[in-house]
Formats: sequence, structure tokens, C-alpha cells
Amino acid sequence: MATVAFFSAPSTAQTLSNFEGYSNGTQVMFQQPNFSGTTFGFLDSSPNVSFVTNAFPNGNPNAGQNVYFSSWSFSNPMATNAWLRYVTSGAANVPNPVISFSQGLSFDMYSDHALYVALSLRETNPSGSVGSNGGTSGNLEFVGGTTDNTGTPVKGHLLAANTWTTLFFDIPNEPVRAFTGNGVLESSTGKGVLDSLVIVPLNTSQTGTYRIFTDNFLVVPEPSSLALELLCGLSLWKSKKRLLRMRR
Ligand SMILES: [Ca+2]
Ligand SMILES: [Ca+2]
Repeated sequence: MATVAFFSAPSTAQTLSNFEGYSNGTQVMFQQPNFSGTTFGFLDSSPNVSFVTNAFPNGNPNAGQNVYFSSWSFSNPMATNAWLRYVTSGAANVPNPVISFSQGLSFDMYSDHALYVALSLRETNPSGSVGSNGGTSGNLEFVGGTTDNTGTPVKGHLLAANTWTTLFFDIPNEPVRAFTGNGVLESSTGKGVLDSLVIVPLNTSQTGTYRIFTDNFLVVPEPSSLALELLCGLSLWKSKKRLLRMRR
């Protein structure tokens, strides 16, 4: 459920980052996996890396020259509630990026293990443009727990192993669960911050080293608003026709 002030949103995609133009090894948008104290305890101390790379698996025609790489290890034994809070907080480039709460978020992702992926969004009520630094002050809500929204961490969209997949979060219509917030996604500006990806292993036997690649983080018009625009356009067209008939 979402309570978001209505603001007219652009009908084209807006890019948070596609990692083009950065040198290999640069930190962009996401911190090292061990950065968040929330999930540090579920991980081994190494590997613990996050950086732009031009060496990545084939199969993404939209990847360009660069994607973003991270690697960590889920400790053995694994706790039943283990997850990775893959945070944007204070990243060297594109930290705490502003997104729209009334539009979708999509990105391409590849992982060498199957995963559940959801979002943690921060209600900072930013006024800046999409992709600018929206700050770290505000409550957090889990968004996108489509597989299991009944516990923490939520289990989000299923990402199959070893294949580039475009994940799409229809933010106004995704399940919401309280993280530090009240379980309702709210904004007085129509915008908020992408705090983190909520990365959950398939089950407790999936310990060890994980390698993920991501690219093309985009804020995109969500399907229902497009459908609404189409409906509005259609009814406008119908009333114009009626008006024309009346004039005849
Ligand atoms: Ca790219
Ligand atoms: Ca809230």
C-alpha cells in the first residue's frame, strides 16, 4: 500500500546509473557488502568487494561497456533469517539516489546463485531530481516482498541463477512491510530514496561466496499509470467525438 502525493511524472525512463564513464574499480551507488551493520553478522569477512567493471557475463545486450560487481560470502551455518542489506548509503558516487514513489524501478541483474530481491526505501521526502542525493533521514519500508511479505527479511522477486534478468518493481503496487517505518510507503514530494536492495538467499544451505552484477538502474513509468493515461486519452477522445456529434 502506498500513500503518495500526486505529482506529474515524466513518461520516459530516467537513469540513476548505467555505470558508463567510470573507471574499473570505482564505487558507484552501492557500498561494500559488509557495510551495513544490519546484515554484517550474516556474512564472512571476505570477499567484500563492490566496484565498476568492464569484465562481466555475456547475455545483456544493454550493458554497454560497464556494469557493477559485488561479491560476499554468507557464513556457514546460515541463520534462517540471513540476508544482505546492499546499501547505497554514502557511496562514493550516486549515494542515496532519489527515486519516484509513483513510478517503477527497473534494473538488470545477474547472480551466480538464485536469490530473492526486494527493496528497502527511505522516506526522506526529497525535492531533488531523480538520481540526486536524497539523504539518509527518514523511515524505511520494505517494498516488493512478492514471494513472502510476512517476516523480516521479506522475500522479493525471484532471480534465477546465471542469467541476466531485468527486475521491475511497480513501486505504487508492490507489497509494503514495515522495516523502521509503519508499513505504508509515504512521501509528501512523490519521491524517496533507494536505501538498499534486500537480497535473500533461497535457503539456509546456500552458504559461501556469491557474485552479482547489476546495470541500468532506471526509474520508469509504471504500467498502471500508462494504462490510466491511455484510458484518460480514450475517454477524452470519446468525449471529443460526442462533442463533434452534438455540433453536427
Ligand atoms: Ca552499463
Ligand atoms: Ca511509512
